[in-house]
Amino acid sequence: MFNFIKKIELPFKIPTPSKKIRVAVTGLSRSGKTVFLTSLINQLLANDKLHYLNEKLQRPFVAKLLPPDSHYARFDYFSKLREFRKKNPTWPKATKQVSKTTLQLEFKSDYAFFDNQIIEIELIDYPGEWLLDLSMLELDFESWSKEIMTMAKEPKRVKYAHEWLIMIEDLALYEASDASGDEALFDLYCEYLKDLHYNHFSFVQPGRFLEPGDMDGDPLLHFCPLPLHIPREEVDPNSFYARFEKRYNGYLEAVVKRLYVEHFKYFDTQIVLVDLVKTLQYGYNSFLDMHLSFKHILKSFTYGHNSFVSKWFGVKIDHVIFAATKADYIPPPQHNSYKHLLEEMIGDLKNELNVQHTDTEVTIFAAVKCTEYVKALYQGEELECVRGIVEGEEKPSTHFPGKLPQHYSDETFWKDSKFDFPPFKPIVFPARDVEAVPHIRMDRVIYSILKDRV
Ligand SMILES: Nc1nc2c(ncn2[C@@H]2O[C@H](COP(=O)(O)OP(=O)(O)OP(=O)(O)O)[C@@H](O)[C@H]2O)c(=O)[nH]1
Ligand SMILES: [Mg+2]
Repeated sequence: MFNFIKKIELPFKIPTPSKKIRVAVTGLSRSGKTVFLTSLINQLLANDKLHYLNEKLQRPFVAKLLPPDSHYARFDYFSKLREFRKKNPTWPKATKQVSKTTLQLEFKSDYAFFDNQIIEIELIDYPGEWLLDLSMLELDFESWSKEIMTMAKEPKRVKYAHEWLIMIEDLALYEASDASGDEALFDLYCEYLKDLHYNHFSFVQPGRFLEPGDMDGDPLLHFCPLPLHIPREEVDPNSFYARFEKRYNGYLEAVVKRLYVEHFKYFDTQIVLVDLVKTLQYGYNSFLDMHLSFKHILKSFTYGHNSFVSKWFGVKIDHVIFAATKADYIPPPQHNSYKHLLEEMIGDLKNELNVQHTDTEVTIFAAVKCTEYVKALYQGEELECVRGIVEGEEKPSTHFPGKLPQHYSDETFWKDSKFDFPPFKPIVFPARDVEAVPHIRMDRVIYSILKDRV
């Protein structure tokens, strides 16, 4: 009987039902989230440069942007597009707020008696710094302070932390005091975080201190890590320590949890953008720091049945896509090495964190292809280069970015190599909606997001 049922084949394919896909595009600040979202919308609306996607799906679709949902600020695709379409186009400004938009894809049904399939893709944009705060949820004030202060005393960071550390030493942290000094101590801590950021460190906590958004000037933010040298019970309830601890806990409740409950709780696809170009450019310390940041993100945010995101919010993500952005800085013959670097890094992090079971995918792409691949002769040697217009210049110039290593863990490589990644201007986006901006492998990234859903 059951054998018989197995053998029946329907004469038509039952279409997959309509559904909503919630995509969390995450990544540290300046990793390329806003540009990625803008290009993704542009590519799907025009659908003239998504060869791989169309070949794989084998189903024609029409995309449109849905009107904003009143609850959220709208991801303003059209104003970004206007800037990109100018004769002298500009990159979007750093994101200061959370915004959202929904793109609808309508797949035509192969059969008159089935409705078309509607897929809604919900996209969220937010300041990258906020992402780092999630791992704070795991720690109480004392442990968080210990972790951050140990880090601040490391030789590569201490020069930036010096003034803040001195001020802490001079204060009576555990005795009753009025709150008039709180803001000054918070300000010095913020200066330290800003210095780290300007010097290409990516791990800063709380990230929101750099991009406070609607919390700018809010006294809830007036805290920083503090050492605890006496038993906790002996700390006066009106001391610096007690006040900062209280605000830390308030911050976790009112800010960090709120962000995830409101914006990330319901997503089912996670794409993590990685700016490997920046890391290669700024060397070993920048690389180590990015490694540390991703460890925090992976540990807390992404997956694992015991990850605290699943514990706190009931979120379970099974598929995570890691994507290195800005591949247009790298000549195509080196794209495999570029991808391999990220694969190696993510593989090692997975081993370190013992989360091998999670399904991760690694890819590279450029949302906006600002360069052309050219070969140039230099001192009799043929070099693989990229050619584009550098910010502040009018005409294109040719650049040899350097040779990528075979393995990222090769320390001599980090010490000896010099990379040249001048900031390229964006190219002008096509004026009409039927044509999208040139990209590298965006069609593959979009396919990775859609593949099991349509
Ligand atoms: N050449 C090139 N540069 C890119 C591309 N995508 C992003 N960039 C560069 O990276 C910068 C940051 O991109 P954004 O998309 O604003 O980064 P973000 O992750 O949204 O940054 P925050 O809003 O600060 O979190 C841009 O200003 C560009 O200089 C790309 O596809 N190609
Ligand atoms: Mg942004």
